[in-house]
Amino acid sequence: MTNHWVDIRNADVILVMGGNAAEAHPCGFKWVTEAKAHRKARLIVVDPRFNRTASVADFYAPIRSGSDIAFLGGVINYLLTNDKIQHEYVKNYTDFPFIVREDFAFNDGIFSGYDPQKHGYPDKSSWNYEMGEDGFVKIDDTLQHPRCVYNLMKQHYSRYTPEVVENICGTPKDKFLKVCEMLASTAVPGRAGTILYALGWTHHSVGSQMIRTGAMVQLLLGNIGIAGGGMNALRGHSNIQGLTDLGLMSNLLPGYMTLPNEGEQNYADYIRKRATQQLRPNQLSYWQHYGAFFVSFMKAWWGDAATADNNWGYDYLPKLDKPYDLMQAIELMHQGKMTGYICQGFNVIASAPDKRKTVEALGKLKWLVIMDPLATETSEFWKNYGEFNDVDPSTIQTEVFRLPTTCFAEENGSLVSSSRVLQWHWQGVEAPGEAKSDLEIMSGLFLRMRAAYQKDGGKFPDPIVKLSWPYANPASPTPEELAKEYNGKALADQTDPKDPTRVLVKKGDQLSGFAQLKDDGSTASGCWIFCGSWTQAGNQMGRRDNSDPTGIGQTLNWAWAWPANRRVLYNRASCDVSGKPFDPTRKLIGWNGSAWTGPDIPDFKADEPPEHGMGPFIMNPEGVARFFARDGMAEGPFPEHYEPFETPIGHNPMHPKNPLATNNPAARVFPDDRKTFGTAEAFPHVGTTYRLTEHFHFWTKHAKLNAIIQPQQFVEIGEDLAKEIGVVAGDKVKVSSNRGYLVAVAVVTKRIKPLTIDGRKVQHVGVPLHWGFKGQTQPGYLTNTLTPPVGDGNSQTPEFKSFLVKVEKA
Ligand SMILES: Nc1nc2c(c(=O)[nH]1)N[C@H]1C(S)=C(S)[C@@H](COP(=O)(O)OP(=O)(O)OC[C@H]3O[C@@H](n4cnc5c(=O)[nH]c(N)nc54)[C@H](O)[C@@H]3O)O[C@H]1N2
Ligand SMILES: Nc1nc2c(c(=O)[nH]1)N[C@H]1C(S)=C(S)[C@@H](COP(=O)(O)OP(=O)(O)OC[C@H]3O[C@@H](n4cnc5c(=O)[nH]c(N)nc54)[C@H](O)[C@@H]3O)O[C@H]1N2
Ligand SMILES: [Mo]
Repeated sequence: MTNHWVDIRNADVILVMGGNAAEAHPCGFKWVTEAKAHRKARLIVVDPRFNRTASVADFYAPIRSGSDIAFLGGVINYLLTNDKIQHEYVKNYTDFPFIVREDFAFNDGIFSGYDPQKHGYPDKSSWNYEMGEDGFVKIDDTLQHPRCVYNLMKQHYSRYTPEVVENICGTPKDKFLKVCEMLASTAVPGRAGTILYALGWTHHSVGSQMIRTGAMVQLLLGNIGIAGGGMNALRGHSNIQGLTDLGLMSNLLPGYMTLPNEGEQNYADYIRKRATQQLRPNQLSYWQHYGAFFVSFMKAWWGDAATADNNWGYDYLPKLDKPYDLMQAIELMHQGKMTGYICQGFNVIASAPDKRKTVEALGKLKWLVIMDPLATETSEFWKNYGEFNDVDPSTIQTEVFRLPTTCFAEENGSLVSSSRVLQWHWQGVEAPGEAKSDLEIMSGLFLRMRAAYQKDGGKFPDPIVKLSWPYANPASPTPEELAKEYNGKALADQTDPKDPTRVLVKKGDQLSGFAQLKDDGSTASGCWIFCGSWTQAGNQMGRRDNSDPTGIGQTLNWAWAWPANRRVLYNRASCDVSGKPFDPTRKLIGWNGSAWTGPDIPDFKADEPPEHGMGPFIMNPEGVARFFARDGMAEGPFPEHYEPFETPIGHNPMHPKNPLATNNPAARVFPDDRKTFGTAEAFPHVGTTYRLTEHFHFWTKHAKLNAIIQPQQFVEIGEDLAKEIGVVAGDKVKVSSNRGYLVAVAVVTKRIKPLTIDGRKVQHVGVPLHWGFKGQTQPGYLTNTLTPPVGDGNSQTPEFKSFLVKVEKA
């Protein structure tokens, strides 16, 4: 979240789109209720289903799954055409006036630099600004230049008229326009709007671009950086925010640093590319400190073995030849190119797309290690469970090891919430039986591996044998020791640059913030954004003072938020150029003549006078927010509508004559998987998968109470479809895709209606994802029997939310 849970109550308009917060985030959803009660906030829900969030909304609009870019592109067009934008904000805080290179182009759905063989854009050089002689980007403050971002964007989205939106999304024009009007009411400085989203946006082959389009709407409205505003990703598992923060993605390092790729053998080049220099005069470009974050991280991992002479151990880091995300891992296993797999807190045959492929892939491994408190479907993927897991164990040689672990209530530790708040928790009970904590198991594996490398050598043992392991009990590091390491400490006395005799941080002391990190090896920090969470004053994550002096939900002494205990990101943008809050009743910070002060920690240099013109988006080298994604995105600088890989209409109405632009031209799809895709002729209905409050994924079905309240697998279909296929509530239906099928009880509902898409009637089928063949509920089919193995081009997240099925009476 750019903002935080409590801050939702400061909103005047709340759009829940691509998520079902009342169902999947029922505790956090109370802040929506508070906003409705105390501010008369209006809640809008845009969803293929009239879901639990919709049932308490002020306005609901239906949408076809997978078509949100068309909808939001239409909103952008509406805001620009009807002049419903926060002028002062976009003029000063976005790239509106920036001039784009002459060779940038967009032709019938494809941007410049495309290579159809590579299924992507290997050359993104034209997606950039035009640079001046002075080394800065050229701008046109009058916004007249035909290639300034404002004009390019206006032209791009002019095609997304209300009629086009209705045709692609199936949202009736009057409902679409009503949503536009409600959102547009927040374009004025005195009103705030927030967007809450989750998997209804991420689980698509164009998921990242859906989110970007939402963010563009928020920027036009001046809703980023203000109280009651923001782009708020309601995250999943209780600590999934911590997972990405700590870099547990195959291409990341802690604190959103990135692993080098195989072309980056040279350390200086690696740093130079990431330590971005300002693109406009007097911008902070905070990533310029990348070297300090990186060297401190390397010191945390390799201690004394990381020296200036060996580039702080740069050679110890793997260099990626490709991303090693989940879909890649399964593909490699499937090709027989992987020997073993450690599955830690992960039920992969239940959660990955195309279960058939996943089971085949696991069956080609030599060994599989399961670390889990429960016996999951994955731990028994090799066992025959009849129709639910129809495998022949005699054909599977994989050796499976099950290591029982503790769970969060059985240990101390911290969880990072969607609000970026790191909150400490304390052990409640002792672990049962032979369970060991994940820390103990991983340490045990590490110590044995290190001993093996110490004994046998091997090609390159240094990264393992030189790893720093400074824990009191090496076989069982404590969560406290790790938390302190993530925060970081001084490895030498840190002195005042103006007065070298003055010691600011003594050698061995905990650091108090990431501004103290150095690139000379004199500081260590395992995760720079967590620096400040466990200082010399103690564990900041354990703080429990919920006082809120100004009454706007800024409880700075409750736990600790990254970065720097700041609660609202980009909060400089809540003030005008002179430093006055746009809305004094919802002040976060303001310039008092000599400093930025207020109920939040300034996301800015605290003493930077407004007249210097430093922009609020300090992580971007241009200092402003980007409508034009000049680098980074896989499929282009402006989001464009592409159809889901399994499209119910077979073509892209935006580009009917260009088959290259039917689906995302830069999506993650392995060549062999294309043959698993089905067509609308054979599978005419749109399937979408989702959660129920009563279960958490695939493991609460092991708990009797949850199994009692939600005992049996079902799917939801609308009354119209039920009539078409001759089914009444309670009948069993068979739902098939080109990859497999499931049989479940039909819930026939008024909450799902057919939509008219490009002249055709399209029916949605809702498939809750919780069932399987282990646990206390009645056995069921894994939902991912149905889903296609295709992912977003940026995040590689699979397209779980839009695929083709056929529903028939069983
Ligand atoms: N009780 C419970 N709570 C949970 C979980 C759980 O298993 N059980 N899981 C947690 C996890 S890990 C996560 S990631 C979150 C997920 O939280 P959510 O994303 O809110 O959960 P979902 O139920 O998967 O789907 C959300 C909604 O997206 C809609 N949708 C589908 N396709 C589209 C589309 O193309 N456009 C739009 N606008 N909407 C679409 C669906 O109809 C559904 O209402 O929930 C977390 N909370
Ligand atoms: N079709 C479809 N597929 C989906 C989704 C969807 O919406 N539709 N959603 C996707 C999403 S967002 C997610 S997050 C995934 C979820 O997929 P998974 O993460 O695979 O699902 P969980 O059942 O939450 O599995 C977590 C496992 O961790 C174990 N566990 C709990 N605590 C601990 C612990 O402290 N240590 C260890 N080692 N194990 C522990 C639990 O017992 C459980 O077996 O599913 C994805 N798959
Ligand atoms: Mo999730």
